[in-house]
Amino acid sequence: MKVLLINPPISNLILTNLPKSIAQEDPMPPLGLMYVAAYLEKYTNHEIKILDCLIEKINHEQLRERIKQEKPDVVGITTLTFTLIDVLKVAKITKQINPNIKVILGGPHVNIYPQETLNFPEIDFLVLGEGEKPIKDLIENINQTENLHNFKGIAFKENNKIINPGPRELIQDLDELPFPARNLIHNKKYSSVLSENNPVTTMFSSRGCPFQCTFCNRAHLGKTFRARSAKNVVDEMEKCKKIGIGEIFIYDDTFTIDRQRVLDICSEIKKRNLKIYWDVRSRVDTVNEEMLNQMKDAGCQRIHYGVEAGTQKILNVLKKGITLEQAEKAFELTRKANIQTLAYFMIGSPRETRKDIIETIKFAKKIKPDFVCFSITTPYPLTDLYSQGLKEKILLYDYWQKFAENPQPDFIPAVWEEELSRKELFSLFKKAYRSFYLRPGYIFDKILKLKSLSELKTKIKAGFNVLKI
Ligand code: B12
Ligand code: SF4
Repeated sequence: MKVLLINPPISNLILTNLPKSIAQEDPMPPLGLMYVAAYLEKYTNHEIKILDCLIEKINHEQLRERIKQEKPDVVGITTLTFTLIDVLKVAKITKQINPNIKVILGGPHVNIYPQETLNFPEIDFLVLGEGEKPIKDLIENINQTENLHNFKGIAFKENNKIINPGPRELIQDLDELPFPARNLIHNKKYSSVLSENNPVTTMFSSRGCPFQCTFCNRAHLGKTFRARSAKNVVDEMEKCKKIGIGEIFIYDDTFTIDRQRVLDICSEIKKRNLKIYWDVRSRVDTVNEEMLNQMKDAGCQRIHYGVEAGTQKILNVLKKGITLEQAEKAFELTRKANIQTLAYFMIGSPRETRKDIIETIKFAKKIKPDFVCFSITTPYPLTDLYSQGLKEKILLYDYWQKFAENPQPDFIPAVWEEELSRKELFSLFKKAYRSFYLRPGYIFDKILKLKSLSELKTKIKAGFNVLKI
């Protein structure tokens, strides 16, 4: 059987209240599809291909031709709520080419709205939760749906009824998974403005996040932290190095939860004398000086921290579980370790006044990150923030569910208009970006740190993006 896994073209991305110049990030390898593909390659004899339409710059009509050429028996598509319209378009094109091609969806969205998704006539199956094991069972039984009743993690339609047994148990030993199928993508094409060591790739060294931030939903990978061993992580890094990758973006929700594991990864990298650059996402309450120094020595270039707010009041409202002092300390220590920092902040959270937002902008400058990313607080589906908004009538109706049932391209997600209007929030948002990036001190510091002409060009482009906000 021929299985074609597709990262869809994006012409109808629902923007999360970020301006286009900021929201359109460099495409990164579709890790979810690569994990699924690797598992199928290892445990079945089917022919597996990945088509990343974002990096290949393939639009829907070009994709139609590619699907005709490839003649797959099965098409699998990764689905975010924000990419739903494009996903459904790909499913429709597939069925127009040949209604016998089976269409399978996986990814965050299908876990939130399984029923709504299966109601679309073009969708045959959903893979829920972690996709590796269920996809194998599904592909092997795809023409005998009666057998599928035996497996959790696979939802489908039968005689106009939806069969949804829920996701499978989370994979406890992540070391047992084969590495993502980098053999099926064009690794050299992926690059990032953040990196001076392109091409880049992405990696997950752990799955699941145990924290309770009200704005965040992680239903698809669970809330239990599960980590790969240091040896297994560094084996994958070594493989990346061998195929010419310059930097690895480790996309774990919080890389630094288990300090000993971080230290073990760093010493394993050094023991093997592996010269590889990498960056991570972390929380300010999980790092310390020793860890940061070890990380720097082992090639860590950058840490992305979710700070979210510059007032303790809002951090508490968001149940972020950190203090302003911890944030200040983490940025100071990270700077001292000579690792770049990127701070994420949200503007317009519940109870947040204009005065609080001005405090957040001041705090962003005070902790001196190399980069900041402000966004306007947007309640995502199935988050506590979204339920709170509906309960408090800040959000007027369950608009995400309506979107999941009948997605329309002109859909604009609501913002939290409790203290300030949408217009006021956007104006403060603009102020935040400009007052951070267009400070003479900041610009001068960045000029001093420039290492090459290409870096200068990248920084000028980034500067223009800020001006466009
Ligand atoms: C890395 C990342 C990005 C990166 C890179 C994306 C990429 N190509 O990897 C960047 C920064 C570009 C990005 C952008 C955006 N992202 Co993002 N991103 C993530 C993040 C942190 C990790 C994704 C990942 O690699 N996971 C690891 C793999 C192993 O997990 P997975 O993808 O879920 O796949 C597994 C299963 O879901 C399933 N599966 C997935 N797809 C398929 C397909 C098939 C056929 C099958 C069988 C199974 C299957 O099997 C996989 C293996 O177990 C997640 C949060 C998270 N922890 O997952 C958010 C997340 C996916 N992003 C999110 C959002 C909102 C966005 C943006 C819309 C934000 C924006 N800019 O406005 C954009 C949209 C970009 C786009 N065009 O798709 C949301 C989606 C929420 C939702 N309800 O859909 C998430 C969940 C974060 C959150 N806020 O909760 N993102
Ligand atoms: S925002 Fe980060 S720390 Fe908070 S729950 Fe989500 S992944 Fe975990």
